[in-house]
Amino acid sequence: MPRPLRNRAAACAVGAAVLVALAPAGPTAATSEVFRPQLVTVDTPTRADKELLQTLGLDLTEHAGHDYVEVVLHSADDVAALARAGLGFDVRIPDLLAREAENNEVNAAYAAATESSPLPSGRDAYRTLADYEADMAALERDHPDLVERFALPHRSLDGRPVYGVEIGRDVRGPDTGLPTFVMLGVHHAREWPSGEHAMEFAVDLVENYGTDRRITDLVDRARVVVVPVVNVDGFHLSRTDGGLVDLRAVDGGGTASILATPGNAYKRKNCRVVDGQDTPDGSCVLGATSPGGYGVGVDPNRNYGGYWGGPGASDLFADPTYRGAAAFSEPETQNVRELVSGRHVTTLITNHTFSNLVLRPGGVAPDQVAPSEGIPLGDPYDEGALKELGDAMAAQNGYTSQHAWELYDTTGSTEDWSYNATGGFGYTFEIGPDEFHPPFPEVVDEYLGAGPYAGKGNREAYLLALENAVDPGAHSVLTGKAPAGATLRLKKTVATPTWEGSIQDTLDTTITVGRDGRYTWHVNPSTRPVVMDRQVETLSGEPLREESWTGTTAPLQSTDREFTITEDADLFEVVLDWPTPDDLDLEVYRRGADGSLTPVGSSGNFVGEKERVLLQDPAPGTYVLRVVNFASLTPTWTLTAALFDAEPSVVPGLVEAWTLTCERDGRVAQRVPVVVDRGQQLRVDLTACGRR
Ligand code: 0X9
Ligand code: ZN
Repeated sequence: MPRPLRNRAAACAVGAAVLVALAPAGPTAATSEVFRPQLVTVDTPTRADKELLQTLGLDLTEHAGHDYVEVVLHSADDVAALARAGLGFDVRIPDLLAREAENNEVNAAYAAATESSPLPSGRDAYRTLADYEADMAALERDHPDLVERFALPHRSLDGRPVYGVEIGRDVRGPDTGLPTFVMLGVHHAREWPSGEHAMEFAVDLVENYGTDRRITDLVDRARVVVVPVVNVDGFHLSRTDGGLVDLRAVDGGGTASILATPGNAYKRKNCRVVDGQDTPDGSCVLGATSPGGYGVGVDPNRNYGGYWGGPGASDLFADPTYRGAAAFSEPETQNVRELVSGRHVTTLITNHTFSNLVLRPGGVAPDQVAPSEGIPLGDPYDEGALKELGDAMAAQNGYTSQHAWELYDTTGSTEDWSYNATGGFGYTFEIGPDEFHPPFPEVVDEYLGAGPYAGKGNREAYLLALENAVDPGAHSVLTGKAPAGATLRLKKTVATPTWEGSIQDTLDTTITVGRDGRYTWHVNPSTRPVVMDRQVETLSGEPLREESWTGTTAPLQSTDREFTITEDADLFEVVLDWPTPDDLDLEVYRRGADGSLTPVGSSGNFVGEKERVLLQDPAPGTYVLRVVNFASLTPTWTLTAALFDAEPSVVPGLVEAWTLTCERDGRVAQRVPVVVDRGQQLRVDLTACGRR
């Protein structure tokens, strides 16, 4: 979640003001008329009160403090239950349905006023799951030579098919060795724009094929695979619930309203209802809900194999970032895994919302050590090229281009696996400034670009990614002679590191040799980035200098400490620790000559996780270390600032080979090991394959 708790102070403050203004003088009595769901704040000054409240079977939200819990009341019986228990409450929002109407007004007004939006499809409102399916079916129907709709191998937990479209010239013909570009949307249920942009890009390519030269050329040189909704069950619940009760307007879409929204409008995860077990189709909608992303489900973006089980992913089923019972335990990630393992996906974009970011590997800071490897992760092997493309894309949409770990640690995310296991470049886009599913006009602006980015936006960023996907300098190429009609197979079985162990990946891809007896195959390099030479920095055991403070900070307040650096150091580490399972955040600023503060690092982990900021090659000067308390308690914290020297060293890598086989009539006629680097073109003639 993009710094889910980062803007919480502001969000809470604004939210509280609005909520209080909305509340009538006292508790409303239940009436015999139809009951309108309402949001109330139940007083729970003692732990016993909280425990009592939990026994009443009410719809408790995640929005709670040390002396209150926000609860959604759905019936007069709910009101009576509170009264019987002797728990006092204030009504915050007397009519959630009226609030929802207000929230959806912007969307309705836009749709009413817009005959056709400037989007490639002309749509003026968010798609439903049925809309996505209909749009993919229509693309195929209207452009059968260019578009093939396909179902991914695994149905969802609730039994739904998951569809994608493949776009390319003569798309139904045999695979002739073009590189694949993959675009994914909606891993996280509530992140509706992520599916819209993926789908719009598909429509864009198809509608402009044959008229726009750049697009025609790109589509001719690639296979483009778009899966707009990876998590179909979760999306369907969020999209249908989101129309019912959605509090996002309460504090401008801030965290407080998201956490307080009941039901599944802000569901994040998939539809795993019982961990590790299959439940009958349809269980998810009947099962418990997932307000604010908590509750049932596995986070599909923590379930991939790359460093699965490491930092930035939870092992608790109810947490928003629950990693799942095992790497690739979920159908959503199995689908993407099989898609990416069966083709040469040279570039992949997985869309999310929000925070206006273009994120590149790695998911975890380079100084961290995965126990499975025993050495620091280091920067990704292709950091230079990954950054160059990330920066170029961010220049189109005005987003910030950075490593994923600079947002926060993650393991088991899509490109943590796809890049590590295949070498294909992978990026996460966090679309939009501040909401998971903002009013629709924002979706239009983010796609096409607005203001200084008008005419660019994500559309242009995606086109740059597609250009990278087809650029032979950015992947590897095999060429040669081989018997017409033969099947060529490029395969390898490798161990991909999880955090503590490894999983086995089999990459298995085929093409058919054309009538001219020649082939050109765009492939990923034979050696995976994860086993390449690694430049690592080894920290000196003892800090050059260290300073510690203890203190307390009242709720919603912050405390500053100063640390001045005069010496040369390779690393500056600031750690914040405290004993209670509450939430403190850490922000680090550098003070300018004029006294102004420039943010240089922050750490906004989930509730209960301790905070750490790491700066490489810190510039001399005075740093302000700010402890921000989002908790309802006043814990005593310890803040430590330390400077370290680091020794750079290179851990030598491995060389891996593809096994290239030439198969005729289902039998392997020739087998060749192939070592090929990024940017390299290798000629491999398979003439022996033709001999009887
Ligand atoms: O936490 C996530 O999964 C993503 N943010 S979101 O709010 N959309 O949930 C960010 C993932 C970033 N990490 C990697 N891509 N490795
Ligand atoms: Zn997401």
